[in-house]
Amino acid sequence: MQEDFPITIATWNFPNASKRAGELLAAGATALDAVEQGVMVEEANLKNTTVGKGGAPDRDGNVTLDACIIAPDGNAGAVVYLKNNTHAVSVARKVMEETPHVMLAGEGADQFAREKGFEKENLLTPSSEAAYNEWLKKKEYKPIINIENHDTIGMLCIDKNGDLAGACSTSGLSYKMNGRVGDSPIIGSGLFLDNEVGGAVATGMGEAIMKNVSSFLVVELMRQGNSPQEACETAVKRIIDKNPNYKEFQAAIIAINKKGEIGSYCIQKGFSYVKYQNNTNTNISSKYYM
Ligand code: SD4
Repeated sequence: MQEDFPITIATWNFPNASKRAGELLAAGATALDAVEQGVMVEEANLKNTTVGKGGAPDRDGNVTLDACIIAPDGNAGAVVYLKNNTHAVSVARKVMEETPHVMLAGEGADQFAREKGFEKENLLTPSSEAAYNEWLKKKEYKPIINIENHDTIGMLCIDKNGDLAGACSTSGLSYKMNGRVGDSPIIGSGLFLDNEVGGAVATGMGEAIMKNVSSFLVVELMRQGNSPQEACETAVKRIIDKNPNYKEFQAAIIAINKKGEIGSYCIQKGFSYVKYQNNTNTNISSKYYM
């Protein structure tokens, strides 16, 4: 069945982000503008310790952000290890639109952001610094993921014209190794879409998601005729099959097809996603394996 457009879906329960995107879409914004603006809400949310400013630092105290964005025409941009700007998604969009490249990393991403007029910011907030100092007492390197409902934001928007765009933004695993990059900015892993088919975005243990190129897999399964739900289940089960330790981490994927049908699946109980449609936000618990 064809759903009413526009539709926004996003990982976890980020109602302000989905509302912002949904309201822009209702006013006629493109999916690309809506997805960027929606994700920016969470990047600026200081209480979210896994996205943007206020994100947890790595184990050496650096806050480093990863993000990507994909436009309906398949164009894509990404930044990894971005250190001095809250809105990684906007820098990723500039990479997409104003360079011949897809991804910029570290110092190069930083230099590019300055050149494009993004002012240098300090992403470590007093409370994330305090939490880091607490962590330093034990320095336990044990990335526990998705235990609480504050996490990576991945968003997919279908606009009034039926066009699809997506974005994903994160500070990655808390107290990760310096230099570690997860799935979120990797086209095909953390996010993928094909405007003829649909889109998918992932959250959870980036290493497992990257090794299985999970978002690309979901879109290709939908291309072959699977529903978004079937596609998400197959992709998460692939991760489970390849990881004997799957009980120790979370991986979750949400997907939408061109009709606006939605699916989601994850390993462990506790993951939800938010949908904004017809002026209403709904938080929906995902089906899960365990
Ligand atoms: C990462 N996938 O960096 C991200 C983290 C995440 O829920 O999604 N956490 O591995």
